[in-house]
Amino acid sequence: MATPSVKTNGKSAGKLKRGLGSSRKKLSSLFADLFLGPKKIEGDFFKDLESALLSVDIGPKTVNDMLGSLVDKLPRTSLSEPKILLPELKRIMVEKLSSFHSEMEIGSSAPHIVFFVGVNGAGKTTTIGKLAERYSVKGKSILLAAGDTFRAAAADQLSEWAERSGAQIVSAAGSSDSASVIYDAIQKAQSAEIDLLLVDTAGRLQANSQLMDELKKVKKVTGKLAQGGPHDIVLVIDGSAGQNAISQVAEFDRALGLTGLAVTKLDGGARGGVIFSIESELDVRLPIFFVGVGESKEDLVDFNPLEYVEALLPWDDF
Ligand SMILES: Nc1nc2c(ncn2[C@@H]2O[C@H](COP(=O)(O)OP(=O)(O)OP(=O)(O)O)[C@@H](O)[C@H]2O)c(=O)[nH]1
Ligand SMILES: [Mg+2]
Repeated sequence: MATPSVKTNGKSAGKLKRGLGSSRKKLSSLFADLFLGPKKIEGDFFKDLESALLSVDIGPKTVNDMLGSLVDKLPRTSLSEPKILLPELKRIMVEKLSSFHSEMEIGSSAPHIVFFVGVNGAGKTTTIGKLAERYSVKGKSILLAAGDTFRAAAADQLSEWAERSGAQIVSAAGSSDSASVIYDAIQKAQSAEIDLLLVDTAGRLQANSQLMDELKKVKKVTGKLAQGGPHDIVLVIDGSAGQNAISQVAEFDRALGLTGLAVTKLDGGARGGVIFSIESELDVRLPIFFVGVGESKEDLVDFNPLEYVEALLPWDDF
C-alpha cells in the first residue's frame, strides 16, 4: 500500500505498536468488518466507519473532517470495494498529525534547560526519568532538578530515576523552596558543563492562579541566570484526560508560553485516537515532542505522525 513520505524508526515503531495494542486491536476488528470483502460504499458504510474511528477516541470534529476529506476523494467507479479507500484514509490521518511534528532539539545552548509542567499525576516525573535514561544512553550529561518540593515523596521518586540512568540530581536542602532548588540546579549545570537540565515541577491545576504565577516567576529568573532559558517548557498531559486537556494546554500556554507537549498513558485503554482531538481542538499550534506508552524507562517515543498512524492500525492486513 502506498504510504506518505515521513521517515519512521523501526525501534520506536515497535514500542508504539505494543503500547497502542488495545486501540490497534479494537480498530483492527472493526476495520475487518468494514473493509474486508465487497460492500457498497454508501451511507451505512460511512456511519460504521465513523463509529469505528470514534471508538478509539478520535474526537467527533476530527472524524467529521476526516470523513469529509475522504468523501471528496471518492472515485466515481468501483464503489463496492471499500479497500480502495484505505490508502486515502491513511494519508488523511497522517496529514492531520503532520503539522504537529517537530522534535525537541537540544545542543546549541548548554545547559539546555527544560521545564516540565502540568496537572497532578499527568506523568511529569516519569517522563523526565525516561528522558534522563534516553539522553544518558546517547552520551549526554544530565542533571535533574527536583523542583517539586510540595510532595514529600517527589524527590525520592526522581532520585530513583536519576540512579537508574546515572544522571545527577539537585534536591531541596532542608526547607528550601522550589525556586531555590531550580536556581541551584541551574548554577550547578553551568559550572559542571551539563548538557541537559530537566526540571521537575509540582503538579498544579491550570486554574490555580497563585501556583501558575509561581512558575512564571521561576521562568523569569531562569532567563536572567541562563540566557534564553528555559529553552523548552513542556506541558505533560495525560492522554486519558479528555476535554480537560484542551483547557490545560490553553491555560499553561497563556501563563508560560509552552514550546511543546508530552502526551502520556496512551497505553491505557483503547484511546489512542485522542491525540487527533488534542491537536485539532487546540487554538495554539504546539508540537507533540513525546508520547508515553507505559511506565517503564523504554516506554517513551518521539512523536512521529506516520509511525503513530501505523501503530493504530495494521493497514497492510487489509
Ligand atoms: N500506563 C502509563 N502510566 C504512566 C505513563 N506515564 C506515567 N505513568 C504513571 O502515572 C503515574 C503518575 O506519574 P508521575 O510521573 O508521578 O506524574 P506527575 O505528573 O509527576 O505527578 P505529580 O508529581 O503528583 O504531579 C505513575 O504511576 C506513573 O507510573 C504512561 O505513559 N503510561
Ligand atoms: Mg511528579
